[in-house]
Amino acid sequence: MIDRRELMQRAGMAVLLAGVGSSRALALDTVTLPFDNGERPLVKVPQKRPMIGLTSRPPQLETPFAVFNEGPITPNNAFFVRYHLADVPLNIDPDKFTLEIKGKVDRPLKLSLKDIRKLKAVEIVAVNQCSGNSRGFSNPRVAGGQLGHGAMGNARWRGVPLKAVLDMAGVQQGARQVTFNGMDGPVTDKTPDFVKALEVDHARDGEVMLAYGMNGEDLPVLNGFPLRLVVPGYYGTYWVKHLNEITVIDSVFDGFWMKTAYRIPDTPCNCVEPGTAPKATIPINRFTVRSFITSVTDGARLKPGTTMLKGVAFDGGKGIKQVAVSIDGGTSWTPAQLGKDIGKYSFREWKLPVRLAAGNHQLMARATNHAGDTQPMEPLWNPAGYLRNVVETVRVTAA
Ligand SMILES: Nc1nc2c(c(=O)[nH]1)N[C@H]1C(S)=C(S)[C@@H](COP(=O)(O)O)O[C@H]1N2
Ligand SMILES: [Mo]
Repeated sequence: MIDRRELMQRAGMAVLLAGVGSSRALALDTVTLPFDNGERPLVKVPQKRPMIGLTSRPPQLETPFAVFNEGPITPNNAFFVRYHLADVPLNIDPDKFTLEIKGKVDRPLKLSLKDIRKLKAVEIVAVNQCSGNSRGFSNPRVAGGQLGHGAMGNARWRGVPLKAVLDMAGVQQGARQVTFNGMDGPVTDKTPDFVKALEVDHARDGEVMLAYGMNGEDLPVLNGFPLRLVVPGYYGTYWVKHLNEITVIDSVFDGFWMKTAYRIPDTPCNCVEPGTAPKATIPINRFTVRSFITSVTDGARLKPGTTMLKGVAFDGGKGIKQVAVSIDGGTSWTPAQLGKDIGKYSFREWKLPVRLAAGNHQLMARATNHAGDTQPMEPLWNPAGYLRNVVETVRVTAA
């Protein structure tokens, strides 16, 4: 499954990772994200092509946005990386790895990777997006990783339905939630361990997956090797990496990463008046509808005449119904042509030829899903900078 070369690469990973975001030797170049203090090093770590470095401990890497114009699937070597805890397990032996299923179950289990790979495999194409994707654009600014739009990616995940494994263990009456813990941990004991929870019905919906494969390969180490949770349509925070412990509980889990962190305002828009605090909050859940123009970048100079605009759209799982495009700052809109449908949780490509006269233009894309949800023209604000889905503007000059 894993060759010697790869093992050696992994051994070197710990050393190399120490430099992410800081070491001059590793920083190939710098990039500037379009907000204040947006300068970032472009860094190279094992199994990844040059990525935008946000922090080194814990490792956080953002995908350079141009990657999203390459196609609807984000390559493994360009997929973003997000961790909360600095002690990342870089040397997991897949032959010794086990996944434990315990708690309110009739038959507690300890499964090896071989056991899991023997179960009937399923595949699903799904977007993974960090709750804080695009946080750097929040206005007023908010605390947290100042990310551009590159903390998202779309992959074909392969694994087994979580339901299959829960059914093997036999979930008991009265079970309420299922918690997920990975092998990474805090370096000091100040930061609470990263544990997430789903409602038991959600965990058993047949779509939530224990994934060992990504785009036809093993998971990259930094994306959760050898096993991670995939929660289609839900923010990345639930997609626990290096998953080795599943516990069925009869209460609502009250760990830090559910009870305190990753919460959104409990209001109809999940937003509050900019700069204010919400009265009540709920755990973050499904993606809002988003779309991006990927074929031209903000500030680009184009030749006047016809240009093929291209991009991607996605939502929390209703599926994209329409993408409309404006080249006049939102005054008039034209429906784009949608690309192949490769699943309701996937990026959906779109394209539209537009004629740009000489001068300045504000290009926009606005997606609508099958539930009729669409993107707001004005940004919605919350204190953590989550859920951004305002219609983005790409300013170009035709000359
Ligand atoms: N074990 C573990 N899993 C984790 C996290 C973590 O810190 N530790 N972070 C989560 C968050 S917030 C996100 S956005 C996704 C990112 O997945 P990726 O690094 O594969 O892109 O992983 C999730 N799974
Ligand atoms: Mo995240």
